[in-house]
Parts: sequence; C-alpha cells; structure tokens
Amino acid sequence: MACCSVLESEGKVFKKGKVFKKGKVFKKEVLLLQEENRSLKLRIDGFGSVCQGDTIVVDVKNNLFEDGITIHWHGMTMQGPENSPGTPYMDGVPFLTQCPIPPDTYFRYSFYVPDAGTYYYHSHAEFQRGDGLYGGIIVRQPPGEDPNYNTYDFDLPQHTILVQDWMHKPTIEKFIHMAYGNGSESPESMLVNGRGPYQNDNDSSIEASIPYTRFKVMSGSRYRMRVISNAILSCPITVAVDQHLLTLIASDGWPIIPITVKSFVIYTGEKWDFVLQADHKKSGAFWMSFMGGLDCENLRAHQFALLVYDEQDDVDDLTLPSNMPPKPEYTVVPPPGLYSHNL
Ligand SMILES: [Cu+2]
Repeated sequence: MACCSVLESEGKVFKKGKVFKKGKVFKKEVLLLQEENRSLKLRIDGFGSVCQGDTIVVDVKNNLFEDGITIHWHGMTMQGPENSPGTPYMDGVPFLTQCPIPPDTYFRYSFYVPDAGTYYYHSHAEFQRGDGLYGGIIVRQPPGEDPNYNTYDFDLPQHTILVQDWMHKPTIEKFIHMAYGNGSESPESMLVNGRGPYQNDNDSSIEASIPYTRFKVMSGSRYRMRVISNAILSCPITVAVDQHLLTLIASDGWPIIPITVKSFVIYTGEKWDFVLQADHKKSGAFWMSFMGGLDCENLRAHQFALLVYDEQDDVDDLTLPSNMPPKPEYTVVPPPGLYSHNL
C-alpha cells in the first residue's frame, strides 16, 4: 500500500496552486508516506479506518536512499482469532521481530485486528517517526458495542487529532544532543495533523502563514474525537478546547468510565478519546490548544487548532474566523480542580 520517500520541506504550504510563505523558513528533510492503492480502507496519507476482526495487509516499499525502515503497529496486540496463533513477527521492531526493510525493497505486513479502538502506526527504525513517518488507525466496531456509544452522536474520521513535538533539525540530531550533550536541545514547535504555524513568543515576526488545522462541528451535536500523541522527546501535551468541557471515554484504545474535564495531558504514544459537546448556539470558532511540558517547556513548544461551528466549506483556510477570541495563554500547569468531576 505504501512507499516512503524523502522530500525537502521548505516551509511552504501548497493550496489551490498557490504557495504561501511568510516569516522565517526552517528547512528540514522529512519522511513522507505515499499511498499506491487508493481503494484500500487503510489510508496512509492521514488516518485509516478498519473494522474489528479484519486482517490488515500492507505492502511497504522503502524508497529511502540508504536507511532501513520497519513499521510498528502501536497498541495492536498481534493476537490471532480465537484458538489460532498470533503474528508477533509482524510487530515491526527492527532486529527483534524482523530485519529492517532495505532500500528499494518491499515487505508485506499481515495481521489480524482483534480489538476496536484508537491506534497508530509509525516507523520503529532510528528516529524516522519524528520526521514524519507515522499515521493513525481507527479500528471500528458494530454500532452499540462500545459501552460509551450513547455519549456521542458522531464518530468521524476527520476528528482524529495527531499531535507531535516538531524540531527544526533532524530528530536524531536533537536526540543525541539531549541524551549525550548538555541537554539544552529542545523541540521548537508542535504539529497538529502535520501542520500549524511556528509560534515564537519572543519574536512574532517569524510566525509563518501556515493555516491552523480545523475541526468542523455542527451546533447541538456531540462528537467523539480521538487524540494520538506521536511526541518524540519527553513532551507531555496538555489538550484543551476554549469554552468547552471534554468527556474522556477511552484510553489507549479501551473504553473507560466517562470523566469530564477542562483539559487533559497526553503523553508520548498515548491515545485518548473524548466527547466534545458542541453546545454553543451560534456559528463561530474556538481555539483548541496543545501546550508542551518538560522537554517542550524549554522553548514553549505549543500549537493551536480551530474548532469551527457550522462553517461553510469555501472559507479560506488562511483567514481566521472574524470572531476569534485571543489565543489562550501558554501554560502547562492546569488550574486546581481540573481533573475533578465537580467543575
Ligand atoms: Cu509506538
């Protein structure tokens, strides 16, 4: 289904034939996935959906020039159907469950999916997942089988939220400095579904005109949103939606007793599903904030996205809705009582 190629990011966003570029540009080599068979249910250019009980078959071709790759299916158990052996050798761990896929070579992953929930896949070789080689997989189940099914009205593929810390140098360079140098190297920014402007609190002139990722809702409905963290360094991310409460209903793929919070923290490799009640009456937009802690706190790495009500499809992605309130302050310390039921 997939191949992998190296491109150079020049900080540009292509949309409708235009190139938008403003502010400082940080060049970096990134890794991309390219889908070859668009009829597959498992889309690798964003988020894919499969069904509980499916067998996923993925042919991965490595188009890198010299590095090997493997794909790890994060959170999937590799267990087979009842009374049949599983496929631990499909887990994608280099030199443990398989040799890395050499350049210009295919490898076929094939495994059974016994459990529903929110998962993701990423390269397990070197630091490739930090430079772009990852994506989400949603394993769906028959309506009503989720014990929290009655807490939401919509469960849409476009409400999958992939977040990660983002570095202006190749991830391996940053990690080596963090682990073996003086520890001062930190992520500069964060991405939400692969994009978002670089924001520097000390110098607003370098903010580039990259559009914020938008999540669209209709007033009066409840939406299941699935958050996946592909953070690389030690970067817990505080997630909040301005003027909205979030009801957490699943953790790492598994349903939990619902709990309503103002914000929550997602750590590297975790998945949290929450229900957002779009209970504001008029159309408009609200900030969704993703604030980094620990390693991400040094340079205040953070990102925003937009929760947009009842938006027309033809609104220019680069124009902020007219009624946006000020951006939330950067804070990684939640206010007291944030995790309480007594809001
Ligand atoms: Cu993983």
